[in-house]
Amino acid sequence: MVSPERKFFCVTASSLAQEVHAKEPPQSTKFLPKDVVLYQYEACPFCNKVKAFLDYYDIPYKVVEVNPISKKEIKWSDYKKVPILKVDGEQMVDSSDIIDKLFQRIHPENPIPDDDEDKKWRGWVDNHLVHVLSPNIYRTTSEALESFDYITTHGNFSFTERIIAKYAGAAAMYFVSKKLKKRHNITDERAALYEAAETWVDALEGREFLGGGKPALADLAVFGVLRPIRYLRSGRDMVEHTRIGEWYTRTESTVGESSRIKA
Ligand SMILES: N[C@@H](CCC(=O)N[C@@H](CS)C(=O)NCC(=O)O)C(=O)O
Repeated sequence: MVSPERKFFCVTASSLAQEVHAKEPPQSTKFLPKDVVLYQYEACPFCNKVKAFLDYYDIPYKVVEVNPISKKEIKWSDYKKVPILKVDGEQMVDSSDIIDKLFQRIHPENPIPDDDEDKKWRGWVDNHLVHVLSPNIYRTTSEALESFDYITTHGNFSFTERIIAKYAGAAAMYFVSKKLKKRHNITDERAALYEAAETWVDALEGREFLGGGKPALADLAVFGVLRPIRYLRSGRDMVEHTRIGEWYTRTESTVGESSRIKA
């Protein structure tokens, strides 16, 4: 949640961090797109994963917030999910594929190896971590309401949709999240979230980032998907009850301020 507290934190922490953790050089000379547009939902973990990458690499981008009910902003596309990234008119879909493509354009000399540690943990984010999030943010009726308050205030909803979505959405997702729990074999959702956070810290093996002194793509992926829940009850609990906080803060400050172009 973008609370004033967080905004304040981001500004101070990111300016401090620049001295400690250098970011990638702003933009590669080989990849200088003129027009990058991200079609997204503000609270979507996959969209936040792409944003963490764009922010870290200082690639300026515009955001089109998609209305999740009508989806009229992406009617032009055959792909019916978000994120969709348009790079100088070229459509890219699926967060991990988008990141692979952009990475390859930034580092054409460095193909992404097939079986390395980074790839393994990026897979863990897509196949495990994201599935732990929904049962947590809709765990109780009050958490479901808190989440929908965040989603509806930051998303693209009409006035009526906002009111209806907040209450109907929260109620529906409370029940859907119980089904998701079963589907992904989760019995205690908070325990699963804490375990995932601890698993990630163990994977770091004492390094600042999985990438060593600078974030690997997996660091950006874990950070990106956790960002929308960080200031919700579940994210606050996770930071309080696990060792992930230090890494999260370090990554948040290293990713730095958003390179989003405000319309
Ligand atoms: N594998 C895709 C998953 C994308 C995805 O499931 N996006 C959700 C939003 S979080 C979506 O658009 N769902 C369809 C809908 O809202 O109707 C990715 O990594 O980008």
